[in-house]
Amino acid sequence: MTLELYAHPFSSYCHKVLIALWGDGTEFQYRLLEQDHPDNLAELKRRWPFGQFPLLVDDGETVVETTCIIEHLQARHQGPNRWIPDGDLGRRVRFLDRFFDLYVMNTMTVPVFNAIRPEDKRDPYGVEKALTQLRIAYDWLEANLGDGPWAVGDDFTLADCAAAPSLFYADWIEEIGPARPRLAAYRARLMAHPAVARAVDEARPYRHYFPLGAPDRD
Ligand SMILES: N[C@@H](CCC(=O)N[C@@H](CS)C(=O)NCC(=O)O)C(=O)O
Repeated sequence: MTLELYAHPFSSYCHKVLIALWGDGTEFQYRLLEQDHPDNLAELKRRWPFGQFPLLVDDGETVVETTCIIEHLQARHQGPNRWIPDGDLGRRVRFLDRFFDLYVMNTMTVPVFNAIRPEDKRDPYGVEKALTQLRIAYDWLEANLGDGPWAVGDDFTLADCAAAPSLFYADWIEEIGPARPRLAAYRARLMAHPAVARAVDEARPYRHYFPLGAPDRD
């Protein structure tokens, strides 16, 4: 049985899945999506014409969408972590996973992709709207994160896999700042988690890809 992950070390959604794989100690083959590996890029497009990544191949079966990939890993390659617990806790985990993907991760990509567009295709209104939404998301998290070390209580779950790359990059775009101490402390705890720290470290050589200029921290 082989697991292959088509991914790039600088990609936030790839971090989300890599954190789960490394967190469980699950073995897999890394299929690097870079121009000097055109075969990997072509295989990604062949398996998923949208070309979005990461993409997992499990014994020939294609699995896409990060939440579904982590759910698949829990079902087929269970490790020490329970990414989605049962019952009420599981429902909260799923909700926060959606929150981080839809309101933080996707939102923070708006200014990033805007910066790499041709000058005449840029959208300052869309960027301002995204930054406003990011601030609303931060304030919501500051008010609604629990007291536990992780997003949902004492265990590191799918919600934290989504939170780590979301908050890592979002803070580069719109700083969380000292006015949101609970959220800032949660981000710091995430960054200290070994699998998250590994994702951040493996992305370091690619920081020059960040079109807004990576800050000199983290
Ligand atoms: N909803 C998808 C989002 C994946 C996604 O947007 N990945 C980014 C990389 S971080 C991507 O593929 N960007 C290239 C593109 O959209 O063409 C998931 O959870 O897997």
